[in-house]
Amino acid sequence: GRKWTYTGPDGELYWDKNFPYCGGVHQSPIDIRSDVVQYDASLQPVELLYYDVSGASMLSLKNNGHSVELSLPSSMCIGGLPYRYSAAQLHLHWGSTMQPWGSEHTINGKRFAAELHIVHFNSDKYADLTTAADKADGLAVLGVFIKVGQFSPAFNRILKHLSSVKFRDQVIQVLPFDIRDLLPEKLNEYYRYDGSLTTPPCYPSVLWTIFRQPVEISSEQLNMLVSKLYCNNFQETVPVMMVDNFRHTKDVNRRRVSASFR
Ligand code: BO1
Ligand code: ZN
Repeated sequence: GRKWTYTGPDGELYWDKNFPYCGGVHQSPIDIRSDVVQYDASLQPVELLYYDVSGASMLSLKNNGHSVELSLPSSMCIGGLPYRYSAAQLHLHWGSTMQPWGSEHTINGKRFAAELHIVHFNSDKYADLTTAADKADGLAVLGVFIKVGQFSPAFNRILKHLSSVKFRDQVIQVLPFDIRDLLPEKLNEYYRYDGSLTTPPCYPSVLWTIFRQPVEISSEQLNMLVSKLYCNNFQETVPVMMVDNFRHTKDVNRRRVSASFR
């Protein structure tokens, strides 16, 4: 793949030059406007199946140059959607300050400090994430807003390892844990819409579920995210901090944005 960044000549304004889908009309993220969303009584609570992977083998935590990504076993899946979707990885988007600045989706223009994405592929139809990624019904991502508050022991299972994956392509093995502990309590209150990968190649293949309730991490934990990682590899001389790795919101256009709650 060609190189892309969040700022500068390869930044998001120019992604569509090399990745034409990034210029599409059903892109993500979006600003979710509570006065425009439509209540849909048919939306079921999201079922988290086999999300407790604490008995499974070690998980790979990788700096991929754009985010920090935790690999997930495909036994882990979600129900309550039109297909069964198996997990592939989770990762985060964040800002450069301790302010509410770093989430990709916004609610009525309000941005949160960070956002968790748990990426799943349609395992009823496709064998893996790569095969599913460019198919219209290929992916389902769960999005969770993160704000500053209480210390989170669950997020610390990831954050405590950031110093070991400071540079691009570094990978370490981490102990598996119960991924449900990263999610909010209310799994029955969410927004749903059709969108895309928020990074190149921006395939319009994602059924998005954005939980209404944010989760909390402490300011010390957010500071770890904002200060410990680099986008480049350790041999490059000018270090580029991994901050503000979020895409700005895209127009909703003719899409319906539904809510599972009134
Ligand atoms: S996100 O959740 O919309 N931010 C998102 C963005 C990109 C990907 C997954 C979720 N996945 C990418 C992989 C690439 C792969 C590409 C197409 O999908 O990170 O490694 O090449 O398959
Ligand atoms: Zn993401």
